Amino acid sequence: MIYSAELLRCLERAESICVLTGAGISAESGVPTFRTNDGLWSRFKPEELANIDAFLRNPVLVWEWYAARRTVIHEVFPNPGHEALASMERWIRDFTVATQNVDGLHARAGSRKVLELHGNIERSYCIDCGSFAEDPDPPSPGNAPLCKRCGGLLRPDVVWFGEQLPEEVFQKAEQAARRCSLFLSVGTSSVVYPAASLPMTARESGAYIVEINTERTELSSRFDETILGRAGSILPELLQLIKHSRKIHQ
Ligand code: BJW
Ligand code: ZN
Repeated sequence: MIYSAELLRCLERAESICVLTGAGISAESGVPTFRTNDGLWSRFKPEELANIDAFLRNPVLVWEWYAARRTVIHEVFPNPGHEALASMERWIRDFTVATQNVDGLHARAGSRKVLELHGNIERSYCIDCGSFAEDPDPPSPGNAPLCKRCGGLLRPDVVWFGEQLPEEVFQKAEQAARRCSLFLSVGTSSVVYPAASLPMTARESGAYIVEINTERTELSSRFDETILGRAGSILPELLQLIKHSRKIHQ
């Protein structure tokens, strides 16, 4: 891929990079995205299932969705896109990954500074007493898992529509967006807020903002540039460019 002179300059100079990732980065590991028609979840609209009312109406259905997704995540591995970001962290002084994904694949790839904006699918907590169940019993067919302490319903520790993102985590993401000189938005449809506002926050503070996606998105026209391609191909190339420029300047 041939990259713009502006992006090459940014990669060469950047001391602070912030990356926002979405389901597209995990697609190449085999984790289905949310909003593509051929996706495994195409039967389920996230807006319909990922909210507390849907859960209270039918906890078993919602748990089946999460249990199936946990199974997928346990069977897959980080891909070259995740791995490239984990390596970039070693080359860039201030490097932050803010992810909308709940799959834990960035950490498994070796990224240490990961802000999980929408929680993590591996954890659960009780909707009555709030206690966490790190390793809950898997929901048996037809049953939702219950809290060992009080018998209340356990729910996945993820952020559903209408719920606040973990405040401190989002604050850190906004700070990283304001600090960075280069912001990469990778594999997200940019329709879910407030995560989708982070690139614009970065731009207001003077960052060069770049989208990496296999398709154009609702926000493409607001990015400085959109690179059309797969995260697992583009990110390793950007890593090579970063490494090359740092070696030259050492
Ligand atoms: C590839 C690729 C490859 C494929 N390489 N690319 C206006 C402003 C602010 C807020 C709102 C607003 N209007 C409405 C809201 C509220 C709402 C919202 O944003 N709604 C919109 C749908 C309109 N937001 C909220 O409710 C949030 N909370 C909030 O705002 O709190 C404040 C508040 C509270 C109370 C009252 C009022 C305000 C919470 C949002 C929580 C989202 N939760 C989910 C589920 C998480 C748990 C789980 O995983 O089950 O998060 S929904 C789902 O969407 C999930 C994802 O993280 C999120 C984003 O999806 P993502 O990652 O972008 O995936 P896709 O599938 O959409 O896109 C994949 C992309 O990858 C595609 O573009 C492909 O082309 C691309 N791709 N292969 C590169 N190889
Ligand atoms: Zn409880």
